Amino acid sequence: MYMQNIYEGYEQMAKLFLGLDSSTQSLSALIIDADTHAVVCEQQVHFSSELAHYHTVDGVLPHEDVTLAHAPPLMWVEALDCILKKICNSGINCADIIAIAGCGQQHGSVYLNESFIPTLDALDAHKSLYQQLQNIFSRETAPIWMDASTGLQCQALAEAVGGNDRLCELTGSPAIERFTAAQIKKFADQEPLAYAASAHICLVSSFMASLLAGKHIAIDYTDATGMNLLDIRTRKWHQDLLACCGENLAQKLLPAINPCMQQGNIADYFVRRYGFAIDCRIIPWSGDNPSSLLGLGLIEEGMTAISLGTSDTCFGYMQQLPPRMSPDAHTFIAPLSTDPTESAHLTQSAYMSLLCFRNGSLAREAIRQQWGLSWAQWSAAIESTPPANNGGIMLPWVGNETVPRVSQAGVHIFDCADDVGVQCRALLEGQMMAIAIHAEQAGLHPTSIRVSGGASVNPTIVQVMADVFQCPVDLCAQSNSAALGAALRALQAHSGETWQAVLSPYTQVNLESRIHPRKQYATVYAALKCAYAAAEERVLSEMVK
Ligand code: ADP
Ligand code: XUL
Repeated sequence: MYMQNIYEGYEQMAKLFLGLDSSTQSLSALIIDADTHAVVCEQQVHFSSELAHYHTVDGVLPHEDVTLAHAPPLMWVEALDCILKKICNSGINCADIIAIAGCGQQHGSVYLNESFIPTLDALDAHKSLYQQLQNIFSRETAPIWMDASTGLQCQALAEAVGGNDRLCELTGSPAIERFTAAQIKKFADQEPLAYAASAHICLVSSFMASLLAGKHIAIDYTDATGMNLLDIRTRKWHQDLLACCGENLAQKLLPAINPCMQQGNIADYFVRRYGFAIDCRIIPWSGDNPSSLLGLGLIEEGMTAISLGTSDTCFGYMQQLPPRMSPDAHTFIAPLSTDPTESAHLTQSAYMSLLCFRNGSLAREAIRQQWGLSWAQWSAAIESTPPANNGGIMLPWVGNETVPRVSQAGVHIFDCADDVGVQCRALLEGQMMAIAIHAEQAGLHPTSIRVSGGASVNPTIVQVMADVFQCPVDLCAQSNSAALGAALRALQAHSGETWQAVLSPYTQVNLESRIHPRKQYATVYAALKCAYAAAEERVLSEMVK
């Protein structure tokens, strides 16, 4: 699908901005029209079904070692070919797209040899990208965020800076297996020749941005804070951590960049092949969670998102770094700067905190099945018991937990009758209290919550959330918040408007469906939260013994 001369003399009709989201299972595209504030196109390429020849299961290569989670980066390249074709086929005129931003699954890393840039320079618009980029990789597979194989490397990284508390203070997170520093170190230690042949190391985000720009685009601050490598205050790579990972790492990475710093025009290849305007701007890609922060409109202190998916995730905006970084949370730089000069950015800083609770729907499903209930029966059983459960408590660690870190799974029950309603309520309330307690320790003080994910369709769950947090909860209408956030970043970088002005037409909530906290339960839940925190502390300290 070679396009000739399409932009010459063409008068731009619509003002479109494209956001892409390269996630674990799919690549999504979302286009907004800045005049009408409408989402005019949404497309998706699902990896395991549409690109089945890469043999992934839901975007991940199966492996007998279950701690390993890698994906083929060429699959992401081919997904870009496919999604741009889908956008053209949907009737969108690519010449109307003014700017493109994107986001990627966090932490995953792509290793490129020195042919990367010459190959980009020589792209032939008659051929697809994936056909031409087969030989650019110095490592055929990319470790992604689900990888947990780097325990040894995590220890070494913590030791390199004087312990995990110090690493957390410096980078925003303690040493985490899926974070990129440990992944790079493992590669450099185990495959030194291939590491040496890696002229460039990208994240998923910066790799995809580089393809569109036709040159090596550096990692942005938001995704760089998911690596255990960036000093979160100075925004520079930390020398001791670089040295711990591998030789010459700084040259392979380039300095991290401000996410609002435009990276020039789209590569000529896309102009010729798809009819993009020659001056379509490329904006750095960010991490998917920082992008969702914008797509959900969370740009004020207290605005928090909770996603009730397979795991439960809670994240929110923070104006400043907390006085002490919580080891349970990940503190990322938020993509909220509007001034591309670095010194201005340091004074305009904004952050986000993210907590990931592994036992989310997994635990809710387990107790529902244990009692042989449908979701409707599970909810009815909970409704038959009083809020705060007469003081009954359950620590809901059906499987190993990440927040707090629990490596010996086990459900701990205090003062709960052996009754279906009491037990189901105890688990749900335990989960909500754990989120509330640990979010607060991480510096999040929710005043409103936007809830998403499969379990958010359940009104009983959402009401318990509103009552425990004592704040209103809104259901997210936008399921594609990461791609929307990216499109909004593209729009902001072009318009230069305030975030408030850019986001508000796209991120309004429907107040009619808002779930309000029931004030009469504030006191009992405050007391239960204290009791829960004490029980958690007691059980954790007994585990250490
Ligand atoms: P992910 O994107 O993490 O794979 P989803 O956001 O799609 O997960 O959520 C899937 C989960 O939603 C399922 O595991 C299921 O337990 C939960 N779920 C679906 N319907 C309900 C319901 N009515 N009540 C509570 N949980 C539900
Ligand atoms: C965050 C994390 C995941 C990925 C998923 O730390 O690992 O949310 O970003 O795409």
